[in-house]
Amino acid sequence: MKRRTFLGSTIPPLIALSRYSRPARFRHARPVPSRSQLNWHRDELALFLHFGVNTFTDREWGDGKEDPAIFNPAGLDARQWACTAKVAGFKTLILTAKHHDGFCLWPSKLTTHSVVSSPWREGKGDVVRELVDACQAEGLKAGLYLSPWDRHEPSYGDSPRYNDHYIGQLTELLTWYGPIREVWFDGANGEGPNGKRQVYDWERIHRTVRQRQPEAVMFSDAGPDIRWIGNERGIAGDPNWCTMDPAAVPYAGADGPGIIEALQHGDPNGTVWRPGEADVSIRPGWFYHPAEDSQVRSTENLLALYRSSVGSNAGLLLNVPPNRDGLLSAADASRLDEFGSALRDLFVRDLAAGARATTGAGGVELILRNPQSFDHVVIQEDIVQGQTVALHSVEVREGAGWKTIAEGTTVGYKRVHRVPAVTASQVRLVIRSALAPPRISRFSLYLTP
Ligand code: FUL
Repeated sequence: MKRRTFLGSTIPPLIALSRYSRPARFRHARPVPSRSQLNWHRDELALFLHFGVNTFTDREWGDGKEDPAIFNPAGLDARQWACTAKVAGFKTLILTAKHHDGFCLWPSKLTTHSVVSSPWREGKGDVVRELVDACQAEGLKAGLYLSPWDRHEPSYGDSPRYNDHYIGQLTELLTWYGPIREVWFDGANGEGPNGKRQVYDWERIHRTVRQRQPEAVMFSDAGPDIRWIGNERGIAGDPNWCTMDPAAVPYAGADGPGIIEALQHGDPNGTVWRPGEADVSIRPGWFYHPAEDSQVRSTENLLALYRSSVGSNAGLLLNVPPNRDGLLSAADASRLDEFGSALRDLFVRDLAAGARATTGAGGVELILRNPQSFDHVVIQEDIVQGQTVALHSVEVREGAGWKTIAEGTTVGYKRVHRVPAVTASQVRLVIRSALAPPRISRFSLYLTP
């Protein structure tokens, strides 16, 4: 046992005991995050912006026959998106540069089905440029979603021809606008004209991103850097491992038995680091619909989303769709603002700061300076070293014994437990099972104001 004063965020590595020892052939073999993945973990929150012709047709999936003349977001102000996101604590903005309808929000040279053919800014506008500039001005990262499924492009379904077209569009996006930090793909793969099936060239897509934007993380069901969490409700699995068996989800859009479970939970024995991202909308739909103005999630609901995503070792990609003026609607913007303040107020003071911490192979024990009341417990592993905790509990001293107030499986980058408010002067984290000596970097206590 080691004793030391604990300042809330520095806990010495737990001492290895034989029960964590792994066979020699596994030692040092556990996957760890890349630098870009590590930064992605630490960012925690990204804003998703579904915007395009659907915003004007009131649809979720356009059919590709939309007249570009309908696209005219006269008041578009990407600075409003970026400022709102920043104040609420979001670090990245990801825009639908092209959704399934094929309408491009940038002046692609490979099609006229784009902003160029719209009345917006007299055909000289470029939403991607405005997004990137706004992110840069606010110190945020820009990300782009380029739907492989394209219901407008005539070459779609003629696989080699469309693949060239798609790589061409991707290359425009990755070379014209400076750093792009997340490239978001989905596996939607509808039929092409005459019922032809398009076979996407994922290997070439991934290679293109790596070459053009080596710092970017790529998201899809099948990663390769960030995996889909398996639902659009913002709920990570329990357990949720950052490691995965890449064969479990071989390509984006793969479906079949076991796939959703693999996405939800990852795999403790997985050979790649591929953490989950939970994409979820602040409204029922992904695109803006006036009829949903009264159905914006409450702050309480957003806090619950934070716990079930970031607080369950996943990233949160919250969709807030710009409206027909090209702005985040007032209700959505003020909800984001409230969410950001609520998070800040909740996590402003670590009640474990200054506690005396004893660490051992079995966990961390805190002796607080004074009895403290708390209702949130935050635990983090030092994931630079990989993810190891498989089962844990949080306990408070009660008389001569200990009372369990929270139990869970994995921790990973972050685990947030909300517990019924409790007052205690001794609190401990018990690691019941781990794959290797765990390195707990944070064990903090908070009280909802
Ligand atoms: C899915 C799409 O089909 C939805 O329209 C939406 O964009 C969602 C985030 O991804 O694959």
